[in-house]
Amino acid sequence: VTATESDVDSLGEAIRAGDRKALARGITLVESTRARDRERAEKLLTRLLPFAGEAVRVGISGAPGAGKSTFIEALGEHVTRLGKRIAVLAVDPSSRRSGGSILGDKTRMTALARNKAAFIRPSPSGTTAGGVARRTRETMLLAETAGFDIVAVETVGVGQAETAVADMVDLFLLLIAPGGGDDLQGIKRGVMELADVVVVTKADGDLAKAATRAVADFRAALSLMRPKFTGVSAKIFKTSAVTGEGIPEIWAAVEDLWKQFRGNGTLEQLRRDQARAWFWTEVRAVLAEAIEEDAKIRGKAAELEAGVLAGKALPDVSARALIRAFRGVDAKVAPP
Ligand SMILES: Nc1nc2c(ncn2[C@@H]2O[C@H](COP(=O)(O)OP(=O)(O)OP(=O)(O)O)[C@@H](O)[C@H]2O)c(=O)[nH]1
Ligand SMILES: [Mg+2]
Repeated sequence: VTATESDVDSLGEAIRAGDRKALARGITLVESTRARDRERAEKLLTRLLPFAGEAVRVGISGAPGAGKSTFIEALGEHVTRLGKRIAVLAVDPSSRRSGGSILGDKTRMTALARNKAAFIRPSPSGTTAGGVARRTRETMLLAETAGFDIVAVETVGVGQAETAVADMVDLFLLLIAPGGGDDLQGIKRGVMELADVVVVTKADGDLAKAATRAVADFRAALSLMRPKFTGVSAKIFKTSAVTGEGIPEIWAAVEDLWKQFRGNGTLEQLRRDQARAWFWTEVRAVLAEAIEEDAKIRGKAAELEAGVLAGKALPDVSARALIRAFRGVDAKVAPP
């Protein structure tokens, strides 16, 4: 593949025209770790950046098996019936799981996968917080410029994954399966606080009663929490993929909240804050990479690290020494 300007140009044009194959190729390019691909990816993203921003960005998180994929499939079917286009990015942090859950997601979203108004893409796990790929934001950006009205990111709630996803979406949906320990006690307060909408899943059959109880419990807990945005406390719903209950109401609530946020400047402020955080995250990541890539500095880093491990030097002091060396302030490692 050649790294020509026109190559990236035509890919960008095709993505903007809504060409799904081009979008898939763009995402592959963005996810590539090869330096040459990265250069092209950055050109592509820079070109497309001005055309992003119109989509409703939603994060959908919850414990393994909470019903995220099933819910997204039902939501996707609903919104596409309303004439909207939805892109689903499934971040998979646990390739450990037998059979691979990406395959599972793909088969679980069978109807949506065949839906022309939907686009499903598994996102490989990254090395960053909770497995949320560093490039997920960029993938979202590509999907937006391809004309998707809704970009949904599914992620398994493990550790910091929720925070990472909440930092890249407009609205964060927390899914909870009733019973089975995935109850109020099992959910960390910090995660609850991220939620704009709490969805109790599997409200059918044997679990119907437990779901109703979970809604009451969570409603009580949420009423005691400080609203994420002034005056707006999290909404709570129950849903069932079997009966279809709740899906239209949940979508209506998401859309209402989004319109409200866009109307009163909350969305603009949120996205500005996210862009700032993204920038500084990248500053740290790029700096760490630059240190990694520089053989001389890597040696210095290993030396300093050894001192820290031996209990002879403070991490803070050693970190400063490393940065001084990196900047060429330290004569011993300064470039000739
Ligand atoms: N009865 C019932 N079962 C459900 C419902 N939603 C999901 N399930 C079942 O719960 C299991 C897990 O559903 P998924 O949608 O794959 O859950 P997930 O959160 O995406 O799972 P991971 O991505 O593996 O973390 C599957 O066996 C589903 O059939 C529901 O509304 N009612
Ligand atoms: Mg899933």
